[in-house]
Amino acid sequence: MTTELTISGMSCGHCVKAVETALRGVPGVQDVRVDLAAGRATVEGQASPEALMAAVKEEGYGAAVAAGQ
Ligand SMILES: [Cu+2]
Repeated sequence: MTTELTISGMSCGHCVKAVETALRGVPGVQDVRVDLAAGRATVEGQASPEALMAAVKEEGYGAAVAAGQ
C-alpha cells in the first residue's frame, strides 16, 4: 500500500531527514521517500494515514493526505 502525503514546513535537508525518520518510526512503514521541492512524502507499508500524519505533526511539520487518494 502506498500513501502519498503533502508535507508543509520543510525548508532544508534537515527537515527531510526529520520527516523521514518520523515516518519510518511508525509501525508498519516499510519505505519512505520525501521530496523536499514537491513537499511530498511517499510511504510504503500498512500504516494508517492518520498515524503517519500524527508522526509528522509531532515533529512540527504539517501533513495531509495528498489529493487524488
Ligand atoms: Cu530544515
